[in-house]
Amino acid sequence: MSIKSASWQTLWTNVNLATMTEGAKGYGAIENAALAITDGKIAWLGSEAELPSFDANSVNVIDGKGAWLTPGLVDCHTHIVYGGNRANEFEMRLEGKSYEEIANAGGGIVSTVKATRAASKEELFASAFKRLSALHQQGVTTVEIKSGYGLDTINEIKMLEVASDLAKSLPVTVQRAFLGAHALPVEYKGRPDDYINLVCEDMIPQIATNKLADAVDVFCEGIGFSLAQTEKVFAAAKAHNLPIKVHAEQLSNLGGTALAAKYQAMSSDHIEFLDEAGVSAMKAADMTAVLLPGAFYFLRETQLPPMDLLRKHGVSMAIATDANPGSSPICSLQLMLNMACTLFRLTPAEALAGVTCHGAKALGLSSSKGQLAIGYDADIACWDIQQPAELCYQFGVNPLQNLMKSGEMVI
Ligand code: DI6
Ligand code: FE
Repeated sequence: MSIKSASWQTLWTNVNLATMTEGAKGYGAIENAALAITDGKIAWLGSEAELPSFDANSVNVIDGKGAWLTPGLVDCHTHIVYGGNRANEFEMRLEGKSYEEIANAGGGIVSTVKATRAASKEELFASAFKRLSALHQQGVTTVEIKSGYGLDTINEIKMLEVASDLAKSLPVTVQRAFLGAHALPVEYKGRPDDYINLVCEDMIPQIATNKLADAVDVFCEGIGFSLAQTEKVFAAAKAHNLPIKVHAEQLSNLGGTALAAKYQAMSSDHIEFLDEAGVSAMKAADMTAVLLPGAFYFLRETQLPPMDLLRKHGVSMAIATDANPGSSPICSLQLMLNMACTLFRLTPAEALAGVTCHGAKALGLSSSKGQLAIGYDADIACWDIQQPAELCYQFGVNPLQNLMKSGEMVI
């Protein structure tokens, strides 16, 4: 025992653990626990009563004073790099216009494209840095950032480069998703297939060669791209060994999720209109369902995602902010925990799994992130709470006490 503990660098004592290990019951809780770290990874965890002997002179011991530790939170779906904002459209919606009407009248995603193309990399970085900092201050240690407001090769690459720069400036792991097939740029009006060819034949090859993205995403929807167009993008991504994911069944049921399952997608996101056939296709392909209560709330949707079917088929449910200027201008994963429970009726344990182990799974990171387990990255949030359900229950007082990234205390 003492040989093993000799290499520990940091040891949390006097803590409670919500391990969030996949398949564990509830929170996978271990009360009155300790957790040791070596080389940025979790080296030991368990009941403090079973702590092996260790050399107190060579280990940095942190007294957690009864706090709860969870895995650092994972926000597996955001669009935080963009120019401008759409507060004007928010006003229009309150005066009676729908999201789709605004999009069809040249507003919506396309108006953010204009502002994003006009912005310099420095400007995009500065505004996204504020959003990422807000997420980080609430316990996020891994985030996915999508492109999709450039819609031409230069500007899509500009967005992905800003996402890469963000990863260097804050202690947050950034996964980049290429979402060139997000909306039709105005210069391709009436020629969506030509734009899809540009995505497949110019953007994806360049992005893959220069390792600018970790996955490829498509908005498969009436106001986005058709099934046939979506399939072309999936095929191009696969040909370049890029994993895929999809925005599907958000406003209607086009079958994008089942198509994505055929291509072994990591996740299908939104899915308010998904039917049972789609849910069972997800299960068969071991896909994660990414539920986005912020967009549901902000667009005042009424169609709930099929939670009972997802539970019945045992599909993992992740929760994310979808932070973006149009449908979810919200940079708080803590608020999403609350909304996942109040709006989607998830239990607090399901919601917390959604921003830890299942969020990591949605990004293909389930063997290194989102769980407190031996060998996992020591990305750890320390919360001033009495019980894990508090993370979902109270909103507006940030209970984050400390945040560790790869074993280093960063907050
Ligand atoms: N679905 C969404 O909720 C966001 N993108 C997408 O495909 C909305 C993006 C926006 O309105 O700017
Ligand atoms: Fe989205």
